[in-house]
Amino acid sequence: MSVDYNGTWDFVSSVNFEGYMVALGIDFATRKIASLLKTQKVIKQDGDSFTIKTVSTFKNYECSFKIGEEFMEKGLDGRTFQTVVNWENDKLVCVQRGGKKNRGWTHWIQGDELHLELSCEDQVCKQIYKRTG
Ligand code: VL7
Repeated sequence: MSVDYNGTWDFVSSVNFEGYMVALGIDFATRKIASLLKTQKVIKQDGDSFTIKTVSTFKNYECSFKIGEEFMEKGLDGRTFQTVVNWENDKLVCVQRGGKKNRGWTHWIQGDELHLELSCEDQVCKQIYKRTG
């Protein structure tokens, strides 16, 4: 794998995080707080083993996985589901089955930017982060 996701990535922009959170059933008050957050991604990659920390002043979320190995994940929305992450060329493609329909995310790197698409049902949230470490 030629791409190296290791690093600290700071929030740059987000489109339709609101729609994604509504699809997940997140309540109004939590959505209002969450929409203001400048989250940071701290990614540790060792070959096909990953830990992705999503860090904010409100809540943190951590997820560890190995490419191609399914595991049980408990999301910030409280649901549990079966998750698997695979390579698609240099993209990390995550599928989260058993909770909401069409749930998952995709990461890719473009220059010094980390891109993220979060999907749930018919909603897609697009986020961009910039490498700071
Ligand atoms: C997605 C959570 C909204 C609850 C708080 C918002 C706090 C900061 O899936 C994610 O990352 C993947 C890809 O990088 C790796 O795990 C994290 C965070 C959005 C959905 C739920 C709102 C309450 C956000 C933790």
